[in-house]
Amino acid sequence: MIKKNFILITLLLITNISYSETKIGNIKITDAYILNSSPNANMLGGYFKIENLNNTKINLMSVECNLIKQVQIHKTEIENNQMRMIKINDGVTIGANESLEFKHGSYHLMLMGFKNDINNFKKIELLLNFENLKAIKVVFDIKNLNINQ
Ligand SMILES: [Cu+2]
Repeated sequence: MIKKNFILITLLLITNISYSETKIGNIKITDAYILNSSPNANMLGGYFKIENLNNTKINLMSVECNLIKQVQIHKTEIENNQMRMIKINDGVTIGANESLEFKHGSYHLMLMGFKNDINNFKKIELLLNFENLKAIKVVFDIKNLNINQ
């Protein structure tokens, strides 16, 4: 009985850690979430904060997920008073001991084409590919934005 409780608590702790924070080596990722803006959306934004605790810069090259046809890295920019999203093809650099927030109006992930109904998921795992570094699995929390309710 005591052993059983101990295992349960351990599992809860592990789940909690992977949910809110992922730290692999000197790279820390926090507050990773996908905004489910409408039940029928076929394009959703993904957001997170990445901290580079290395003494050298790192390059996030691409992001992938086996449940999604395509994940692009975008940046929102204002040009001629118009907001537009630019697809980043050559990666995003996070300087040595710097952090970068993927957020509204800035860098973000664009998730396009869902192989399964995203509404059935509370969280999904995305794979972050870096230049010359091992890829990092990050659990993204799916937050529902109930516009029409
Ligand atoms: Cu976008």
